[in-house]
Amino acid sequence: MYHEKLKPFPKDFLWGASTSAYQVEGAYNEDGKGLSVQDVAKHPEGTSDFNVTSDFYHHYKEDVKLFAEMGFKAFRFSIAWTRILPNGTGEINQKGIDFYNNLINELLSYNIEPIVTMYHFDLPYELEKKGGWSNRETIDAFENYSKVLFESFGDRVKYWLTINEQNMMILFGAVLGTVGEDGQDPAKKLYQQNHHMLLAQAKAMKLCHAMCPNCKIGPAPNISSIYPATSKPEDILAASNFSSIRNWLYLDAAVFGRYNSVAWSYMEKRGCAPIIEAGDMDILKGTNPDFIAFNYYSTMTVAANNETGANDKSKADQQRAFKEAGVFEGAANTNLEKTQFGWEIDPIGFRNTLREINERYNLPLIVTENGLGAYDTVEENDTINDDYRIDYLRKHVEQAQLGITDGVKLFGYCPWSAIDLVSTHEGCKKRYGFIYVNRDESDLKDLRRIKKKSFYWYKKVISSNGEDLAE
Ligand code: BGP
Repeated sequence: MYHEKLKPFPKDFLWGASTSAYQVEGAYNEDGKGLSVQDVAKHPEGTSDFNVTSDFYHHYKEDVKLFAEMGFKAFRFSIAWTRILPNGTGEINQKGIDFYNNLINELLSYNIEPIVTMYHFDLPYELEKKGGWSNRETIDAFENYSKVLFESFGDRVKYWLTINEQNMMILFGAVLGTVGEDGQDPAKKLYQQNHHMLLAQAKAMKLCHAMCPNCKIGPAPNISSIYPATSKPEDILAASNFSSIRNWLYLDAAVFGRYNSVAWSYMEKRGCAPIIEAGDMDILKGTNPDFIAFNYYSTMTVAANNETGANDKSKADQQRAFKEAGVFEGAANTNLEKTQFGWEIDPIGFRNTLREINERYNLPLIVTENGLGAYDTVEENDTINDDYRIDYLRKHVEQAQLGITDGVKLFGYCPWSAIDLVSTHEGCKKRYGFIYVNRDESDLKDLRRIKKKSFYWYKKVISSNGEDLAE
């Protein structure tokens, strides 16, 4: 749809950016922090571990000052469960509470709204050892953890996100380091874990509303429009299959409190439908999320697949589809350009995705990740000319405004990432930030912060409330 006149971004639009604890904080074993599954994960050869990352734990004041200079209205970050409760349950680590209190207060002193993800891929290792999300006790552990968070920070943190990209943890757990090695394609186990996470999320949302009536809470999956590879009805059906399995399974449960029927029939066919205990469906109902947060990097394209053989996830990651025999198979979209890391770039797909979520759930939306992973080079006089990143972000901001004009209730945009950090599985050479961190995979150098060209660009975007997107 072509609009003669665009609606402006809302006056109090939450312009900001995102990070997650294990990818940016470092200090993985300091001040009483327990180990998470990310701290013990194996890293692909030649990529950094998560021990120091960008050392935000020690640089947060300097970094928040830079965020304020960019004009951030919001900063989305995650709390490391293991800083608060080193063993996942039990004793509270006061130093962990202190760190996040200091961070939140620092943000508020610059009028930056904290947006907190409660759990971003970093399950406490002590819980993992007891079965992790396969163990129903982890549901109670998460509820208890969320209670500690609401008690400690609910007076100042208004926006809460439950679980980051639960759908990616289920579909691509091996890539994200969130699934152990004790079984290849353990679908039965994964969808049982998924069920437990849905229950944990529902309990946390209800608790939030009961404990902090002024707070708002919502889920934070990764959502993408799914395209059929051709207009063949079989491909269109395959796209619908994958959309239910990848997207709507998670949001239907979070918003409507029920399982998506196509996703359920897929799980039955695969023999991996979860065991639902008495009372579980009542827990899922009536959570009333206040908004939907979602991460968007690109769309995905799929074709029909009528084989009965094995699935192939070998080339898959968050944005690269795979083959599910008899359900769908990933296809390349030749209309789209790709990033240096092989992810397709689809700004129009962003508008489509916004519209799809809006039409299906009719809730306020906030984008909590969107961005370009690239190799950046420091040039003369400490300059980083990341025009490619500006180009990616500009096109997505344009589409966000078109989405708003289409009627989407978008109230914030927090691209990935505020500052360089370590990618989930491709090391720190894959950079996303507006601020460069001077280190490489093995050499921590001086961890100096350098403003990239995109830093100045985003500052202008924010100060003009999205009107000035020029370089
Ligand atoms: C999302 C995760 C982030 C982040 C991002 C970029 O799936 O929520 O934690 O890592 O993707 O992905 P990558 O680091 O693989 O480039």
